[in-house]
Amino acid sequence: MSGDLDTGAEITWCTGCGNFGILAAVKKAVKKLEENGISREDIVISTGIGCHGKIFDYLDLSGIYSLHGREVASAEGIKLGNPDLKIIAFGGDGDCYGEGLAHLLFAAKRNIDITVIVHNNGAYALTTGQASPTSPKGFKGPATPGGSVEPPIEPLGLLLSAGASFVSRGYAGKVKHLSDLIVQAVEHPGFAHIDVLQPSVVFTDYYEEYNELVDELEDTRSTKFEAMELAQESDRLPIGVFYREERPTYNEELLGERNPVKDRLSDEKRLKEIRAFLDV
Ligand SMILES: Cc1ncc(C[n+]2csc(CCOP(=O)(O)OP(=O)(O)O)c2C)c(N)n1
Ligand code: SF4
Repeated sequence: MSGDLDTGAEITWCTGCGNFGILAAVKKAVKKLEENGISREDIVISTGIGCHGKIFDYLDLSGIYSLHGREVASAEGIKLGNPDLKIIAFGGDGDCYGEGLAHLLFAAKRNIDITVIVHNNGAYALTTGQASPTSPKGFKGPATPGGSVEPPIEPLGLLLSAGASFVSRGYAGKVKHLSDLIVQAVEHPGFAHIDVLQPSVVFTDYYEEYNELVDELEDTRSTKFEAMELAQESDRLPIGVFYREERPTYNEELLGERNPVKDRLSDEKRLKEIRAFLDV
C-alpha cells in the first residue's frame, strides 16, 4: 500500500468538485487513525455507484466497489465476517437515501459498528443531474424540467429516529473539520453516520451558500429530540456531531466475543463435527 494512500489512478471528477475535499479528509483521517493505533490493513472501504463511488479508485485501501445503494449492506457483511475490521461505506444521496435507504435505516437500527459517509450533493450526479431525495423543491433536472414538486427529506432526523448512535454533518469545504469527524466516527463503537454537504460544481454549486451558512457546533446535543431540532434549522447549517450514545453493537448482541474469521474451524474439524452430529 502506498504511504500517501494514492493509487495513481487518473482522477476524473470535475475541477472544483466537493468530492476532492472528502478524499483529502479521508486521507488525513486514515493517517490520524494510524497514529491512534489502528492499522491501515484493518481499514476497509465499500462504495456505491455514482461520482462518489469513484473514491474507491483513488484510495489505496482494501474494500469492495459495491452496487448502487448496496455499500451499507456490503459493509455490514464484512463487519459480521470479521469484527476486528473498521469499515467505512461511501454513498451518494441518491444511492444511500434513495435506492439503499432501507439498508441504511436497518444498519442504524441494529447499531452495527460501521461508518457511513454520504456525499450529499442533492442530485444523481453521475447520471446527469436528476432530482434526488435531498434535492430542494423546485430543483430543475432532466427528470424534472419544470422543477421538482417534492420537498427534500432531512436525513439526520431520519437516522436519529432509526436509532443511529452517532449522527453528524460535515462540509466538503472544511477538510480539517471533516477529517476530525471521520476519526471520531470510525472510533465510535457503533453505527456512525456523516452526512457531508458536497457541492457538485455542475449540478448543485452551493459553495457560496454553504460558506455563508455553515456553522461549526460547539457541543453535541444531549437528547435525540434536541439533535432533531438542530437538524431542522435552516437559517444556518450546523456541522459537527449532533448526537452520540453508546449501546451494544450488533456484533456484540449476535456473536458476543466470537470472530467468525479467527474462530473458523478447519474443514477437517467441521466435517468431523457434522459427521458426529449426523451420527454417520
Ligand atoms: C440498481 C441501479 N439503479 C440505477 C443505476 C444507475 N445509476 C448509476 S449511478 C446513479 C446515480 C448516482 O447518484 P448518487 O447516488 O446521488 O451519486 P453521485 O453520482 O451524485 O455521487 C444511478 C441512478 C445503477 N447503477 N444501479
Ligand atoms: S458531476 Fe458533480 S459530483 Fe460528479 S464529478 Fe462533476 S462536480 Fe463532482
